[in-house]
Amino acid sequence: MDCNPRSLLFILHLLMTCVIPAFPIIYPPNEVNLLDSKASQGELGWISYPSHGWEEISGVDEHYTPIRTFQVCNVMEYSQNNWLRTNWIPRRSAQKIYVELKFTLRDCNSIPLVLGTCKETFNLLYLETEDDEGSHFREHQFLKIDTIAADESFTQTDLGDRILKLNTEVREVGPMSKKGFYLAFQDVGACVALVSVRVYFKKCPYTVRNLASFPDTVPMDSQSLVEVKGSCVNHSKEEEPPRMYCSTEGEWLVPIGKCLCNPGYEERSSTCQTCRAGFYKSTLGNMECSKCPPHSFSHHEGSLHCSCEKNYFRAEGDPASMACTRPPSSPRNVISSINETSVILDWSWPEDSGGRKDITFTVLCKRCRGVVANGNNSGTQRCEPCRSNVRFLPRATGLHNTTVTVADLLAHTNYTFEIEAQNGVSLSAPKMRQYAAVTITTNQAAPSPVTVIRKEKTSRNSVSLTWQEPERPNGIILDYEIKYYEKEEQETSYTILRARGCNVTLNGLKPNTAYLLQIRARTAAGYGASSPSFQFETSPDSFSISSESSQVVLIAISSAVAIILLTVLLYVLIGRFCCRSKSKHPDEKRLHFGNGHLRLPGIRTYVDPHTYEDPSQAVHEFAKELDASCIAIDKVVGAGEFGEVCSGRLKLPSKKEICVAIKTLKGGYTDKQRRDFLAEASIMGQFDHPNIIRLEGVVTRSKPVMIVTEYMENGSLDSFLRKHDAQFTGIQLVGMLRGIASGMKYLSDMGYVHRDLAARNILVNSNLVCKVSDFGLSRVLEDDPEAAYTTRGGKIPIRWTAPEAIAYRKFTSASDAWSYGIVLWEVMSYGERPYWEMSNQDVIKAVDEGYRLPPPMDCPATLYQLMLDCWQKERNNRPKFEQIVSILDKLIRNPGSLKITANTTSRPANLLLDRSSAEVPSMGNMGDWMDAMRTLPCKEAFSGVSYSSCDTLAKTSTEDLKKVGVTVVGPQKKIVSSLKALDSHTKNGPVPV
Ligand code: ACK
Repeated sequence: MDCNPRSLLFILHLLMTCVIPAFPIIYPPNEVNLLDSKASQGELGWISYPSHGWEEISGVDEHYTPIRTFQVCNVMEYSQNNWLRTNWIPRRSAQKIYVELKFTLRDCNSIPLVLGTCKETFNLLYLETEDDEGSHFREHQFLKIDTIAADESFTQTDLGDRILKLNTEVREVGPMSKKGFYLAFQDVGACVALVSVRVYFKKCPYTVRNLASFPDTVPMDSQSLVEVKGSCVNHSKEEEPPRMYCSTEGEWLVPIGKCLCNPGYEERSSTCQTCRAGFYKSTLGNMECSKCPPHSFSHHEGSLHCSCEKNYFRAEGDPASMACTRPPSSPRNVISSINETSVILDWSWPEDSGGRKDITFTVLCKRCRGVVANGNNSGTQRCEPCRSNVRFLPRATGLHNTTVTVADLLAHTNYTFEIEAQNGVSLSAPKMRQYAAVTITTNQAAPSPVTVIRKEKTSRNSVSLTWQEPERPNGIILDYEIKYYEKEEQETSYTILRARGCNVTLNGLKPNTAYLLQIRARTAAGYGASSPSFQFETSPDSFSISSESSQVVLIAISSAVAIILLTVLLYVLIGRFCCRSKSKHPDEKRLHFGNGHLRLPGIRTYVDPHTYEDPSQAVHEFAKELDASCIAIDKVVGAGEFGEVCSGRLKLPSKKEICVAIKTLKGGYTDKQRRDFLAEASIMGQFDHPNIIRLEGVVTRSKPVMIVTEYMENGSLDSFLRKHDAQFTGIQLVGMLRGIASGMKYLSDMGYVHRDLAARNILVNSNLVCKVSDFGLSRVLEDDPEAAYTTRGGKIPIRWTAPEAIAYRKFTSASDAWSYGIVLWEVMSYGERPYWEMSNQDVIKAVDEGYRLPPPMDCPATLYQLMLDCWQKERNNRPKFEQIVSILDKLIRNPGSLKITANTTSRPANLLLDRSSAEVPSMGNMGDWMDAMRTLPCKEAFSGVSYSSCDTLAKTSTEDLKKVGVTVVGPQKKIVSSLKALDSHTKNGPVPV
């Protein structure tokens, strides 16, 4: 092969078509070309020196794109020095330059006859200049970069052909400092074709890492890295400043810090893109947008959170990922249990929690005052928030459990409690809030204790005290009871006073003595608990004598006092001895007091108005004179012994109008009648007890003469019970009986014997409180037994009266206890007449023979036992009223005991009486009992029933009686109850005691 330029061209063409890759070269992104000979379509305009050295030749590449190449092949001649210089190349920011050469170089061996002159290398040189120097070429100024040799000039193919191999060599130049430079190729006698020259520098290319963009960065020439700060992409924020290092090789190293997509944007392809509709992203971060949670939506792109659907809400602390929720439904199944003035409310969890777990309960207390009738039996209640001192246990709001106790309510008051279940969104939806309401009426309750007592003034013999009304009066305070005693005597003897207001002056105290005092308030519900003991001391005796000269006086006074004391002592001892010898009943133990009347130690005593010479003096001592103009009579409610009984109103100046009962003395009365009529007021006026009818006052200075008492809405007990036959619970009946017993205890403590205790003389108010009334027959007990015989009494109520009172007029509290037993029987049989239609004579005889009334139908065994105890023949064996009250209290506390009825059970164990001491005649047979009792008006009809034994007879029902012709309800009841009594007695022992 020859070496002329044409043959070289051929070679070059071959090279182009066979060796150069078929696709355009894509340079690495971190390389920035400063010169690329292949990119030039026209002449490159490089300088060749001498002119017959390097030759610029046009060719085409594999795509037939024209390219420019240079070649030289003066291998035949010696001393070749052919230069090819590029155009001026601006350096730009590069410090280090890379020169990539693609060339072919002929192996000298492949060229015949060139040995000795042929070279296989050429030199690469450069020259830095500040400016383009045009065609000015200074060979000696160039600095050599390297001698370039072909690594493989020719390669043997399998077929034995020799093909030209394209060499690629890359050389680094730098650091450069001038604005530009030239490259030069020095040929010293080689056959070389310079196919392409590319000059480039390296950079770290623009990139986005961790959502921070880093710009194109040209590395330093030295070994050190360039620190580059990144900038957060759109819609993102720096979490930690993003940084990276650009290496000299144009590579990014060590990314530090990062950016996070803003709320409403998520990372997609290294950018922050808006969340799509139906999605949201509420926080900064590179997490994806989330789907809207249940009951929420987002209609727009880029939502930070989803909005709640209608009627659904989000509470303040709710995370955006939480479903929207709603207020819970109302609590269910509210149950209230009332205990006096407190109530326990219980309820069930609401059916719908609203989708939340943070449910709490709030209880709202309203006090509702009555119902305003609006014509058709319905009405509206006027309610107001409860007083702030109502206590909620554990609290009224934020309850986690489904129960609360509400205490310190007012007695006898209507309350409505609204119980609301609340959750975190209840406040957001006031209209959706629901509550369950329960309305209750509190029971009667005694006042709370007086807690604050103050001593105002003390002297030798007296002290003035004031106190504060109890915190919870639970009603109108009628008065206060002040009980005091000498500290040293330890309550063995005490004095009781009553005061209407909150102050009292205690007189007649011993000087220089310590006293203890307790106060308790009283309302219609009775006495409250006593205050804690309050101690006070009277002032010392100021009568102090110090000098020796006064010793004589002191001795004289001491002697005088001693004599007086001795006399008093003797007097008292004699008095006591006399009392003991006269008195048999423990109630009759008294000390002389004041007016010559008697009293138990520490207890006020009843004063018989008949002991007053002038009875009108008694009435004015114990009863308030009312002005008739303050009284308005409404209607007549009954007839009394001396005239009509009316209902009306009493309006005293600066007091509230109250309902009253007015007993009038009919015209044409005698003096004695007037005295007897007013005697009742004189007696009543001395009493002050919730179970004794209260006297408001009398009208004696104008006509008609009137006795005004509190009004008892339900009238007398016997007719009230008959009207409400079988309508009360056992506890209600026992409650009424307890009231009567309590009133009777008070009377017996006062030394008053009623003598006519019967259901007809008990009055009932609207709260079912029973009060003892009718003090017309009563007489004070006389210590002299003779006095009992001579007492005038008019008609004696045989059925209610104890045998000894009938027989020899021994009226005592024990005979009142007998009457109480009859009242007990009346109450338990709902107003049945004791001994039914038996004549008084038959009753006296039967009772004398030991027979007793049988238990009323369904009468609790304990109550029947109490009746029998009251009907003990020996009066000292009868229970005292104090014991009766305590038995009834026990029953009230343990209502289960009322379930055992007298008809089915044996006699209970906790008896007051020792049975062995009772006379217990045997029952005999059925006919005997009926004969003895002679109670059954339908005995004949009854005799038609075949009763072979008490057992079968006892099973007789009212239905059976109807069959034999006893159709009237009263006798039916009597017979059935008598038969049951008989049955119980045959099994447990006989009735008569
Ligand atoms: O059963 P009653 O309605 O109740 O009939 C008698 C009647 O007068 C004759 O005693 C009634 N009564 C007596 N005192 C009062 C009173 N304080 N309040 C209401 N009714 C009374 C009694």
